[in-house]
Amino acid sequence: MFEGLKGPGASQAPNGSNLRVLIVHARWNSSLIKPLVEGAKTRLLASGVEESRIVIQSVPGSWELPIAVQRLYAASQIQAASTGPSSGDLLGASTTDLTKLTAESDNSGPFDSIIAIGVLIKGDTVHFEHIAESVSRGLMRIQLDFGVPVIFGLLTVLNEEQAMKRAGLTPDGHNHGEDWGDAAVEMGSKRKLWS
Ligand code: DLZ
Repeated sequence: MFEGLKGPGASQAPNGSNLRVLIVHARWNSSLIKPLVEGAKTRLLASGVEESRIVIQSVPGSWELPIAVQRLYAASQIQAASTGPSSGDLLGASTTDLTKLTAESDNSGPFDSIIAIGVLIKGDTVHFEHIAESVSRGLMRIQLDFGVPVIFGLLTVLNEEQAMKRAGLTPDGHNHGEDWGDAAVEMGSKRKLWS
């Protein structure tokens, strides 16, 4: 059952064919973000998530991840409820927001799982600590408030080399985005079971 010291081991839910997944990523450190997003998306597709049911949105930096995740999830809930006349406004979001934001995607149902991706590289000031702490707490709050898995794709590293390794850009590296994709499928599936 337990394989190796590090990493989640084999996915317990390899079939994502019934899932709808949101990826929100920061644009800061984009050369590192790109492979991480691609790694996550590759694993989603490999697990059977349909491309039309993967929505990818970006924000300027990691600081903006929680608000984007919160608004996009709320909008997807409204979209799902909007088939009847009683659909309302949830926390201020409107169905139009989601239609505009995800025009090319299959809008059926709220997201089953969300991956928030950012790369925070420590600088000379305490700026890094403030962002890392706030974003972590914000993402945790959203997943518990909404009851939707928010996969923690925030790399908090001391330097660019560490980030490159975790983005799979060094010979001894491993793309953590792939693990996040697997975690999104497993948690999205389990959430359905636990509902
Ligand atoms: C300002 C800033 C800095 C210094 N470093 C990073 C970083 O390493 N990674 C990241 O995702 N974003 C960084 N940002 C931008 C902030 O997250 C945010 O976008 C701005 O402060 C605007 O709110």
